[in-house]
Parts: sequence; structure tokens; C-alpha cells
Amino acid sequence: MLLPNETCRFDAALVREPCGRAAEGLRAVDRGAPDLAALRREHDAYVAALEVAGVTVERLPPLEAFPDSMFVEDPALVFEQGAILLRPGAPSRFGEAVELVPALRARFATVVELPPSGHVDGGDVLTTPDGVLIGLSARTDRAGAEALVVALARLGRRGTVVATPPGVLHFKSDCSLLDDETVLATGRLAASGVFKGRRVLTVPAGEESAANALRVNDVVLAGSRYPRTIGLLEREGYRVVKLAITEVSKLDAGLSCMSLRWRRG
Ligand code: CIR
Repeated sequence: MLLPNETCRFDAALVREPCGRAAEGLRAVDRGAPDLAALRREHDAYVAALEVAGVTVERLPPLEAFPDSMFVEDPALVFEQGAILLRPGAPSRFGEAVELVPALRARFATVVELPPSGHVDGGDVLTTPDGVLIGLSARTDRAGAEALVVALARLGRRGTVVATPPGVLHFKSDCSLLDDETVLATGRLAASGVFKGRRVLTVPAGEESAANALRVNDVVLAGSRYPRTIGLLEREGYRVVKLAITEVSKLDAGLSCMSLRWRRG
């Protein structure tokens, strides 16, 4: 049974090419440095999957000064109504937001900037049909989250500040929206009650990282290394596109963080 999906309908996306120093990106746990050529192949396959799903993808040039800049979701938020420039929480990523300004101004009539205090990463922000959830984390503090609530109101959106489970990098490391009614989440996040009233599919224990899937139009992009989650999604009727994310995962990243997606007005 496929449920309505207006929230994850996109026809435009921005990505940023991995830079030559991408293997030096931040990682909380050292699972070995990623192989740069393989990382680039994973990124290319991701872009191709977005295009097949009906999205026009524009590639921004690599930023050698910022190893993590391919994770373009973290320094900005984009909607049909406009963009919000965020304030990434990791010192090595502070400068990524300003690098995005020209690309955002070229594509959005409205670009809202946050006040110069507090931090918020896009990985902590989940857009749902009835509001935007902002997870507090090691990267997103209360000042940043509250400033984002104000910025969202300027775009006609309601923001709500919530908690991210301890030790989890980003709120969306543990969840993703599958359609207008359903969230895919880890057991620990589902247990927090944050999705009360919504339909929740819980990823099998041991596949927590699979919760960062990406619904785009009629398909769900999912990591090919998570067979039990893929099985769950397919049994629920979702069309799953499996992508290799072995190298991306070594940088604590998943599928949502490699693009900014929106529907052109
Ligand atoms: C970082 O730690 O900032 C990067 N290595 C990974 C960022 C992943 N972003 C995301 O999940 N939104």
C-alpha cells in the first residue's frame, strides 16, 4: 500500500563534488579512511539515482578547504518558499555556509540568514507535512535551534525543537520521512515518543544506520548494506533503490546529507 507523498516530491537538487581531501572528513569512530575514488563513485551513483527519480541535479565545484563539504545538507535548508543559511556546529565546517551563498542566491529569491550565535546542522532537521523537527545534538544547540524556528516562520513553516538520542551524530542519522504519514526510525528514537501520532517503521536492531534513507518522488534510496531494512520497506510496498554507501558511512554520513532538494515553485 503506497501512502500519499507530497512532502518528498522534488524536481531540483544541489550537490557538491567530493574534494581531494574528502577522506580527511570528520569521523567519530575510526573505521578506516575512505578510499577517495570509491567515495567519488558512490557520490556519482547517488546523483544518478536522484536524476532517474526525476530530479534535475546541479553539481557545485569541490571545496578543498572543507573536507566535509560534499555533505551539502548540513550548511543550508531549502524549501519551495526559499532557503535558510545554517550555522554548522563543527569548527572545521563553519565556513561551508558562506561558500553556499552565491549558489543559493542564484536559485532562491529569499535567503534567510541566522543571527551570529548558536549552531544548527541541516542533518538535525526533518521536514514533515505538518512542521519541521529540529533535533538538539552535539552539532545543534538550543540557540541555533530557536533561531531556526524564527527563520522557518519567515518562510511560513512551523519549527519544533526536539531531542536527538545521546551519542547519535544527527537527528536524521536516526530517521527519515517515507511519505506524508510514515517515518522510518531507529528503535531508540521511536521510543522517545517524538513521532507519536505518526506511522513509524522501525529499522531492525543492528541496522540503525539504515534509518537515514531518502524518499525522493516514487522511490526510497537506501543503503545496499542493510538487507533487513530493504526487506521491510519492500514488504510495505516502497520501491527501493539500493545504493552502496560503504565509503560514505566511514565519514559518519548517509543518503540525505549529500544533497539539498526542493520543488521549484
Ligand atoms: C560530519 O561529521 O560532519 C561529516 N563527516 C558527516 C556529515 C553527515 N551529515 C549528515 O548526516 N547530515
